[in-house]
Amino acid sequence: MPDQNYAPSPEFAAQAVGTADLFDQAEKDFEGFWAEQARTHVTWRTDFDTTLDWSDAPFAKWFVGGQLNVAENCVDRHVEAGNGDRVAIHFEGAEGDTQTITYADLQKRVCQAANAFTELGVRTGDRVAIYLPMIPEAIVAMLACARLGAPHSVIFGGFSADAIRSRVADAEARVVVTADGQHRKGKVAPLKTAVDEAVRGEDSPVEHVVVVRRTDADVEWTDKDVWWDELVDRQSTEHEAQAMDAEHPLFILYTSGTTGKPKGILHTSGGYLAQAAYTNRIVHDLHPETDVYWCTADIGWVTGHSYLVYGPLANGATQVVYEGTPDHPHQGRWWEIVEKYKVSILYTAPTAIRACMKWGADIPAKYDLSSIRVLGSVGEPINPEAWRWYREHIGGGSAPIVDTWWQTETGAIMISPLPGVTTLEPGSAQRPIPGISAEILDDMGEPFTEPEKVGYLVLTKPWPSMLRGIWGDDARYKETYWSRFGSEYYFAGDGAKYDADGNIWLLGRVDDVMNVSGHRLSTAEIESALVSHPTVAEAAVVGAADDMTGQAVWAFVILRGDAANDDEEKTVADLKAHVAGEISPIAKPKSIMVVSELPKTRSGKIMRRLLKDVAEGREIGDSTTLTDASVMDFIKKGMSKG
Ligand code: 6R9
Repeated sequence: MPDQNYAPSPEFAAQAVGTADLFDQAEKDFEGFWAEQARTHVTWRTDFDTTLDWSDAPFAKWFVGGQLNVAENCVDRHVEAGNGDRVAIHFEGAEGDTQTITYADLQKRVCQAANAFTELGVRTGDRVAIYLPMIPEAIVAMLACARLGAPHSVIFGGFSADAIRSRVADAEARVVVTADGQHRKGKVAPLKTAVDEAVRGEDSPVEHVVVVRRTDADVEWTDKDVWWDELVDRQSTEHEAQAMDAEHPLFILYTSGTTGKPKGILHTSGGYLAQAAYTNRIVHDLHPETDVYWCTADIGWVTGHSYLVYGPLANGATQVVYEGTPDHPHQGRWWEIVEKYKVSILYTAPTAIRACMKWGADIPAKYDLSSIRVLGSVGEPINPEAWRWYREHIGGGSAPIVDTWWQTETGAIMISPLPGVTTLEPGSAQRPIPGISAEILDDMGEPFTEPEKVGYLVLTKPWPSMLRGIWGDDARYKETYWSRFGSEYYFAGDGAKYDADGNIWLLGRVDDVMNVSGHRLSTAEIESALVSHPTVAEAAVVGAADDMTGQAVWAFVILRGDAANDDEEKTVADLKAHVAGEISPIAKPKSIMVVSELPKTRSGKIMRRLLKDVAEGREIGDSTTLTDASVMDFIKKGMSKG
């Protein structure tokens, strides 16, 4: 059944939040449509007077004149509306510990944290870095920052000291929030040690490190450190929130670029919150009074920001937050959680679905998953095989799957089916949602609609949750996103095509950014980590198609003369560990080949395309622009040998 598609059931369509007429409304009156979404999903202290100011394009201003407090929207207003007793978070700890946090509880905890940060000297506009596991304090810290108008920069808990240092320096963060360790598959892994290393020295902008007690591991203590509980628990549970301008910065989130230096993607308050809440309602079909929602993303990634913190909390949803991994203590852990909390909306990544497929359908079959009514996918294309498995074995053969395309830069979902409207086509993210306009361009920058032709995905109109820039680098913002096809088009960096029905299929990154298990990694960053090892002379990295992780990191290295005679196996193992330490375990190459030369063009650019052919086991493509075509023969011989 390769071409089977799936129309929504009449019962589902009848209750769905997102309806077909939204497309017409947005088409007829673009600004009026977004103004209405912003007034429906956000409570404004002061209403806005201008929906969109695009006069300084590509620097957008949305909902100009409007004032709001994002944390108040995510917490206080639900309490004021009489929903203080509603569960905001069912927390499921990695070690089986649990917490039930209502909106009233959350309000108190956020107020205490806001008072605590104020005591440390954090003022509106100051940056706070958050380097925490998936525990309630992470969400509380983010909301406390939002409450104060102090932009947060969440750094994924798997990143190294170097990654923390460069991000903290770029954002000039005054405070870092971390924990004494993190639970990882039954063991305690260090966390604070990386922060200690990152904030050491006179030149660090960090004045205070707030440490959550999570594991009781022994940690070294410095005079910047203060325990979270000693600081926060004694604070008042009341805090008066100030209103911020719609365009007040809400957070910076770093993501890989084509050069080694990560980009600090800047998001602001009103437009971001409006689109995060709106999309969470219509795409996930969220009914906050009755649904139990679960997004499995880590808060270190944008999905955790928009669909674990801001979207669902702005909507007053009840959600599950899980600290652990899907396979600990057993491979049915996720399904046990779905059964326990009667999860009705599950939002996860294709890589996780493929792992569950590998473990076998008999595992989810042991649990009652009948509460599930909507499934979501994000982070990379979901192959039709995984799509069908997901619907069949997790969705009871009937749950709609929303394959949602978006980016750190877009802030919220852009291309996706609407579950009560769209006839689903497995493997395709399908159409821009109401209010969003996309096109596919050819090499010359001309839009086309013919099926199966491959081009570049662009967005043709500004949108409320769009990035407002790259922190401290306006030129790079313009150059990266608004120059490839002229200033009229936002260039997403993804290849795409239409099918005969006009559905959009995303085909992966066209630049040198890889997507491993839904995490973006830049080839340049990994190459520079490899080259930073004393044995490596030169390195080339490619993302090769991989059944489990979407793409996998393949590295080709030339060793330095004096290292070339060393034990190759040991060198390769050392290099893998080195990359894991320098960047993150996610960036660790799956394969490292020691080669004597790399394929290069006359202008000296490494032809990664050819290495990708090798890694993916294909015939080598056109190598006529190589300085020395025999190089590829040597590399191929090396492959068959290994
Ligand atoms: C939300 C997120 C963005 C890149 C994006 C694209 C890929 C995300 C996808 C998808 C195909 C989907 N991507 N969702 N590709 N289908 N449904 O993942 O943000 O980490 O910034 O990555 O991920 O290549 O450009 P981010």
